Amino acid sequence: MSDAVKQLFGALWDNYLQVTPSAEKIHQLLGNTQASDIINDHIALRTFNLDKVSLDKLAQHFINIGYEQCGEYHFEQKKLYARHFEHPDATAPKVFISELLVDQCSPELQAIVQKLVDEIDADAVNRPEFLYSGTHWQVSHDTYQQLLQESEYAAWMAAWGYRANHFTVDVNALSEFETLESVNDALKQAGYTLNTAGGEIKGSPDVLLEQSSTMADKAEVAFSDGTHSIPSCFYEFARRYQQADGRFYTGFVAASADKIFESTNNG
Ligand code: OOG
Ligand code: NI
Repeated sequence: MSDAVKQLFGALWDNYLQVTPSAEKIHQLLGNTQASDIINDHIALRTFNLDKVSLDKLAQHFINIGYEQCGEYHFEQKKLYARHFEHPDATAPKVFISELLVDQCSPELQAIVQKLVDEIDADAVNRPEFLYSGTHWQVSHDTYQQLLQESEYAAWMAAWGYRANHFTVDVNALSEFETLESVNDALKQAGYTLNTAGGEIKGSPDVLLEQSSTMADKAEVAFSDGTHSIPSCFYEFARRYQQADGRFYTGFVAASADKIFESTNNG
């Protein structure tokens, strides 16, 4: 991996750990004593489809360090659009970026989101640090709850802003585990709650990708009207299968991703 790629993912990882304490413990659980055993399959970022902060704006930072645009995905019910990006150096994690289609949401949600995004300095978006800069605004817990009624994704963004919402262990690269079932069993035995939306394992060898994830950790957010503990970020686990040409599938599966989004739900 180039220094630029390493540096960016290092900063994203440090920022993610601040609100996802279980991630380091899960590393130890799966990687034994060698942290280097853990290879990340991908990370994911969220945003709004407003020009100032669109998927394209976030993606530009990855394009700048050699990433290329690959698949696109539609989530009609959640009003989301996503794309994934790959680096020619296959050891660099893939990147999954989604955006909320704000124009399809209620006028109330649109007004709230527009106000949050108005607070962002347009120049800040052009700096790679923006990708792990958190929130740029004040939001009340009432507003958070109002957003939650309509879009869990919008509420999560209002509370957490710009950061990796998950890292993903590349299960193929683990030395002590072969199947996703065995990873899930180890996680459950250690007391972690898995996301069961659509089943503990999303996908199958038929679609060349199996995924599971923890339910997000909880962390405190200083809302303008007080501090509350709410779902923060989660850890995902992915096992990939070979295509007919012998290469491992590198894309995502929309039906599975749709359920992975729910890892930041309350409960
Ligand atoms: C992204 C959910 C989708 C995957 O691997 O399919 C995803 C998110 O929660 O922002 O990560
Ligand atoms: Ni993911």
